[in-house]
Amino acid sequence: MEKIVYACFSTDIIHEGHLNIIREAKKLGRVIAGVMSDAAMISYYRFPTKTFSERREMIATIEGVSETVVQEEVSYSKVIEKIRPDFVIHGDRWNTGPWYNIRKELIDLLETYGGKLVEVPYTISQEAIKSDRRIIAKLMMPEFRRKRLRQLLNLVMPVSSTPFLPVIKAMEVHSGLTGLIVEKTIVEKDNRFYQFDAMWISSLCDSLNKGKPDIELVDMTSRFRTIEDIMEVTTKPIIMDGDTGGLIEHFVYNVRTMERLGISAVIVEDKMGLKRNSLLGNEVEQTQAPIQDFCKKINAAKNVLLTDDFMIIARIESLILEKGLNDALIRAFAYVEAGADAIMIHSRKKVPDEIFAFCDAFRLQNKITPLVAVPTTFNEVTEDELAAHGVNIVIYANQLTRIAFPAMQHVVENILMSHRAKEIDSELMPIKEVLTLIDEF
Ligand code: SPV
Ligand code: MG
Repeated sequence: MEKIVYACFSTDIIHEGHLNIIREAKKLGRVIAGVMSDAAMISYYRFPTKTFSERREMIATIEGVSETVVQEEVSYSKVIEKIRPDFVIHGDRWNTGPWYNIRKELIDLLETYGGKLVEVPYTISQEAIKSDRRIIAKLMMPEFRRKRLRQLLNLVMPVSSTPFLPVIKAMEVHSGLTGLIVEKTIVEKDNRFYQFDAMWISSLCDSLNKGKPDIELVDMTSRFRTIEDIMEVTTKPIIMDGDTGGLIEHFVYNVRTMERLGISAVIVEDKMGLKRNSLLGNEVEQTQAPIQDFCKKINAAKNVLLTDDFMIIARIESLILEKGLNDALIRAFAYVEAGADAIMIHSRKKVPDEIFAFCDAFRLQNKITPLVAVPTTFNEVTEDELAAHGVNIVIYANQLTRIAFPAMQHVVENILMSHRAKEIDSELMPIKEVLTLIDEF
């Protein structure tokens, strides 16, 4: 009986290395090619530039491929259990780092029924490396990046199937370097890979990193400058904290700029007057905008958009200002009616009860408008718990800045105390690593 050979692909372009794998596979038997699902590909690698059907079609037409199947997860287990191939074929560069466990799990599973893993030398030409770099560069372009948040939302809340991803996870960044850390950090746990899906440009952290208070003092030109630095070196979609949006006449101009730059969404909060950080709550004077005024702001912003990609997210401050759940819900429905593409509900309680109550009540009437939560104070809550209450985007709003401040202060104090830099050195990144941290083009 003809042997079955399985190989999985998660690529947007076919290069010599892939063709080599298929050629080698063909020598062993009938080739079934797995096509990694979008969700799995996003979890360990990057956002595909082609749709899943385009990728599948591309693989299916390679000479030597008899059949294609979807590989839903990075782990091979489910697909192998199903097709029980005699051989699985893979490039030989995956037995270190995060892939180690995935490979081991596969070998163990194959062993249970006499299957074999065949590893062929990994080959990639200079030409293919160049094409890959071009794809990554493309992902930075506004027309690709801008729509990415909506594309992710389609995976989190698909119209007619179960979600492919539980939530979109966004992390605070405030510079090229923090952007790069969030862009490149991938971890493996229990044979699954995790990385952030999006980046949040916090007004609090952007201001703090410029040594300024979070009172809409840092002007938009400067905020955009921060974002440009991040955009230069990353591909992930950007959600911008737009504070109150200021005057409607100014907000519409700024929204146009955000859209043109390739930002995916702005979150605008329903406060007016001198903006103070929400987590200060009623310790300071903060005024919520009348519903009608804020609806006008949302509506004006929606009217100037030139694409269907960019999202206006309305942020409700009722719970922050202790106006109650009912006020928050009335506002949420009014803002959706005025055109808001998503709702952010904020809270400064230590437990997520009021967030859950809001989301549950909102979801009884509205199943399609995305909900955004920022679990800074109620940080015991998990992404899955938030998702179970209908939250679709979780923003970690300030953690990179909050770790940087004490770390930097610690170094300053240590050198002052020691009158030299030796004592702190073992805690620092080695100079050699600093020098090679950033790839040259
Ligand atoms: C920010 O990060 O700037 C925010 C979230 O707006 S919060 O600080 O919680 O108000
Ligand atoms: Mg803010």
